[in-house]
Amino acid sequence: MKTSEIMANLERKYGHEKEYLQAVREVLESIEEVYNQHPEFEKAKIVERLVEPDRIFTFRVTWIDDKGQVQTNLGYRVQFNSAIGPYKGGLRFHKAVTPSMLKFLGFEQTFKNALTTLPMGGAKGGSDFDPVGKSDAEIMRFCQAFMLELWNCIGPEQDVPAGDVGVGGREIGFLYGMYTKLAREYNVGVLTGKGANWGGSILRPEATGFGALYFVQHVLHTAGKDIKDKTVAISGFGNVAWGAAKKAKQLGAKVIAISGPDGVCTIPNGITDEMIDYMLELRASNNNVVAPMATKFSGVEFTPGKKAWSVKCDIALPCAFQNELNGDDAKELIANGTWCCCEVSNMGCTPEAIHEFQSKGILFAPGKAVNAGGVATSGLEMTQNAMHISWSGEEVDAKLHQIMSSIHEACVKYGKQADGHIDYVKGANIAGFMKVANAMLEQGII
Ligand code: 2IT
Repeated sequence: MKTSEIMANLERKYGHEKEYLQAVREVLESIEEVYNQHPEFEKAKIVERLVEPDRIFTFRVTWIDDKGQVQTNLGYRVQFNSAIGPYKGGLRFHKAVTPSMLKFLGFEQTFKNALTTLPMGGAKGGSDFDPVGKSDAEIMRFCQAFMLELWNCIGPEQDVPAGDVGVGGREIGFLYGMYTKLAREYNVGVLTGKGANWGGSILRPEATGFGALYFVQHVLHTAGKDIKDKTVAISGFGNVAWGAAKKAKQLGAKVIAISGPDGVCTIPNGITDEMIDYMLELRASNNNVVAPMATKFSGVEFTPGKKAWSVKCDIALPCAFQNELNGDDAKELIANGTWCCCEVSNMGCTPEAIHEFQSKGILFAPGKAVNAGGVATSGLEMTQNAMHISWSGEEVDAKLHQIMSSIHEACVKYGKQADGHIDYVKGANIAGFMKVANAMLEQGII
């Protein structure tokens, strides 16, 4: 396998799908050497098969807004790979959603899910529906219309969607309500991220952020460092950023910046519990702005148009969107003394930023390892649903700890370089790939 040849072929076919090509290139560059040590992979054309999703559903979603106007959006589900388990992955509602975005996310999800140690294949879905400025009633009507088409493509042993950007507990509730009505059965195993009193995991809202910080702790310990008293800059104020801020504070770090599309809030004395709780209100307001944090709390200063990466910090945690931290941001961070960056968002850093970090010896770990605690906890939710039991928060947290530790171990196993340093990008990609590729090999040419 030659990355350049496969990429040239994909670029011919999908030249406009930049994010998808970016995600594939990173994985192929990581695995090329290992792949070529396994002639059986080449013979079964594993890579050529793995880069194409199994199937993509595209559907029209028509709904009526609060003014009585008819609105039409597009809905998608990309079922990427089911070699190691049923399709599993989130739904993203965001105005910029395209098939390319969902293909990159489904591709990443396949490797991430393989890393979790749990049996889940990869998928992603969503819509170009823009939740910004929408009322709860509009969100409900959109979710219902979306499920009207999706319900036939999903099931506990088939495909299990969850939340992602723009889809949280509220949306999962509306989606499930419509699902159960259409399917005429109470089948909670069909979605994860449900409410804790109707089949959801009590720790799912926190899980992505908590898992990310457990991973950061492993990265730091392995490098002989400690998170206590370190300053942390976070982008975003959704579920993921919220969980990350909460756990960072619990572990003794100081969260000194939170950003949104409108700018950055700096908090020189560190985020408080009240501010962390307020992040949930910001998310639920559907306004997609972080500025109100500075109006509500003293000790918070808002700077419009700036990213979290302009703030001097030890550790940078992108928690919002893909490619939200670029090469120039990386340079600015490094110039300000940042020595660790862990992606919590999927593909949060551009290839230029990753290159910048790695070439300057900055500790860097990719989203598919760092944020895998979210989907891992979804996997635990699926297990609870299948067994008709529910675990306590402590039980789930202990399992999450164990899983993040296993993921870190896998990254070290496959990413340790001759000079002893750990390339987490390589480690995560090779570990995820080996599991999926071997399963595909054993299941024949399909
Ligand atoms: O990117 C992700 O891993 C998610 N959005 C969560 C997926 C899941 O199925 O919980």
